[in-house]
Amino acid sequence: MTEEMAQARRLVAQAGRIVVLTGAGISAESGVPTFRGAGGLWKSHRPEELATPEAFARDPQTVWEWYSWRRGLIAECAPNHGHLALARLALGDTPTTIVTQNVDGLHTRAAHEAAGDTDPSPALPVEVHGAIDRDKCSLCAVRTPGATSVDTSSHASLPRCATCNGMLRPDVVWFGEALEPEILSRAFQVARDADLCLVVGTSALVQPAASVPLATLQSGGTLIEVNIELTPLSAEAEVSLLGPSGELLPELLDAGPAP
Ligand code: BJW
Ligand code: ZN
Repeated sequence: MTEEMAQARRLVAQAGRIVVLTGAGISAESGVPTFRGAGGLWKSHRPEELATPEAFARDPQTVWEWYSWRRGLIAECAPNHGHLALARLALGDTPTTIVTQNVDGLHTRAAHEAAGDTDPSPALPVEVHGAIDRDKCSLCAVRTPGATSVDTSSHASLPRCATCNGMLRPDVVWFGEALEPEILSRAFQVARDADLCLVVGTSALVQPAASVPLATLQSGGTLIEVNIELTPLSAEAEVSLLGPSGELLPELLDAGPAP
């Protein structure tokens, strides 16, 4: 075990309350592409062409094609050892909240898998950017349970709201849109209440989510970062564990005495 890992394990063992902020990197080993970096989704698609309300208003068919493709891809993926280690942590004795920027639902699936016949709710994530497998109306914001199957062959066949006939869209947060206020304030509250923040697989570039760990720091807590590369948050972290989260999180979090 490296000295960094030993130090990180001691910090976890001593923590009274933990918040975890995850990003796309935690799902990379499940086969979900990240946004930025090698193989990232933005390499082939410009975000302003796909992940903004303006893009949807201009060309809903292209936006729906991208989301249908991603829904299909995510449906084939399963939680990895990183998601499962976090779910076990949150179901354990130290009060822990998982805050995720991911829309892929893999933390939720890991919570159910790790809980088995017990209550999964302590391991259910606070999803600050929404969920890809739900739709909402772009006009009246009514949510539809489950994802509509979308025929992207023509503009005319795109799904519409049963209440107001507005265009349905994926229930995710695009650039320039406000995050759900109650969800955002819950994320910052649990970060302020925590004495340890574990930041996993995020480039920490997208606001306001990237500031969640700063709330823990400002209330006197400590950061541990897990990422394959350094990020703007690395300088603030007590320990940076460099490597894939699917390997490092079980080593960090799974039972065994802290060294
Ligand atoms: C591994 C790994 C492995 C790989 N193991 N690690 C303040 C300053 C500047 C700008 C702003 C600001 N406040 C707001 C803004 C504007 C904007 C913003 O932040 N822009 C920046 C890019 C400059 N923010 C917004 O627009 C937000 N809205 C807002 O603030 O509204 C204000 C408002 C108020 C009132 C009225 C109206 C408006 C909304 C942001 C929404 C972000 N949406 C997306 C798309 C979601 C839907 C979808 O999925 O399609 O969310 S963008 C995308 O980025 C997605 C992600 O959740 C988010 C973060 O990305 P993440 O998770 O960090 O992924 P990557 O790919 O960037 O990084 C992966 C990391 O993993 C890397 O570090 C790898 O090294 C690592 N990794 N493999 C461990 N195996
Ligand atoms: Zn509607």
